[in-house]
Amino acid sequence: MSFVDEVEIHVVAGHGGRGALSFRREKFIPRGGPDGGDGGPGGSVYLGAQANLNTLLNFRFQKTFEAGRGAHGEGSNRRGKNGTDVTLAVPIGTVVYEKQADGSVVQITDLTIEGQRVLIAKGGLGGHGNANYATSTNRAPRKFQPGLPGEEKDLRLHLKLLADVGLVGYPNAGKSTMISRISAARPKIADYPFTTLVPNLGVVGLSGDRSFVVADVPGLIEGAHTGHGLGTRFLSHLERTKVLVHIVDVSSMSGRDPVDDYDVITRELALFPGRDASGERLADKPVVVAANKIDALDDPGRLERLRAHLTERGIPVHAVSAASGEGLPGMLKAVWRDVAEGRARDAAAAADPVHDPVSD
Ligand SMILES: Nc1nc2c(ncn2[C@@H]2O[C@H](COP(=O)(O)OP(=O)(O)OP(=O)(O)O)[C@@H](O)[C@H]2O)c(=O)[nH]1
Ligand SMILES: [Mg+2]
Repeated sequence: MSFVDEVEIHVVAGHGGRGALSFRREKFIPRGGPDGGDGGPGGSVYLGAQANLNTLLNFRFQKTFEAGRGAHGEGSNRRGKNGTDVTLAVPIGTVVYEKQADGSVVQITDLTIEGQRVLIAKGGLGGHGNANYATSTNRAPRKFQPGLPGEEKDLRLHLKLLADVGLVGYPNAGKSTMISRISAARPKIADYPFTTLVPNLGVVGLSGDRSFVVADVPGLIEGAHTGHGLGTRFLSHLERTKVLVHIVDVSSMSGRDPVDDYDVITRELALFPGRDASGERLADKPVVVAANKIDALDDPGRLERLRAHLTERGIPVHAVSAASGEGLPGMLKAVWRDVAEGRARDAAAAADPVHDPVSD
């Protein structure tokens, strides 16, 4: 699977058409009045969110997108045709930044809803034809306007997947095995670190209509926030999740201590600066810890030490095997509770749009 999560594009709205300079010429009407029509406005560029897309791959080859020119005005007061609009389809979760003249980038919009369409670059106005300028003192104006250029922008599109649940943990902890167990996603699984290089999404269906989206992201290591391993590049995909599942390998396969693993990854999450729309940081999200690989638990003391460490901190821990499925139903129930709570909170925030949690 190809996955592109950041692209830069250039969009150009259409130039407006020129107004016409024209005078009526008809039989029996000598010296006809001015009848130059207005130019048509140029087409605009829009972005539209589409649920069936999950990458920005379409933007990898074509980088410049132009809307149509407005047609020139014509005689007989004929207005030029409007330029054709262009709507670029992007996946839900696309954040749009505009590059400023000084090189800085400013977020201009965020497409989060299926079917949402946002005007990005407005077409230029068409010019007035000379018919507009007739007055009682000037019945034969020769004045007309050119069309105006359309807006032109350099954009950076950044896809932040919209998942309810993020799986985090060291490389090789079993994140991809977990998502393939609990959803229909089939990512690559292998016995070496950094098998997963791009995020994978899966839908988990529980009984009834309870379902949620899980993201499996590349593994983290100590120093990820300073760029070690794959860095925190992929953590931005988790900014909008409602709960994190922290997977810790409690078998001896890792050669590390599970308590240390938990602390290291927790510290990396705490150092990640990104926030979601409500100002929440990754470290503020509810965490469910999955002590994984209990089918291969050669030293039960490893699980017990992790359990004691977390119980002290009031964090729930589920002993599971992503390989055999043991313990997963209980873990998913706990995850669902947090997802449902997060959704209820989002719905309440949406119903109360005046409240701005970032500024208060
Ligand atoms: N015995 C046992 N092995 C497991 C379990 N879960 C995962 N593994 C093995 O652990 C190795 C790594 O699993 P992955 O699912 O690829 O791990 P990951 O966390 O996605 O790793 P990265 O993508 O590199 O970050 C594979 O050999 C899996 O078969 C488990 O519950 N029990
Ligand atoms: Mg993986």
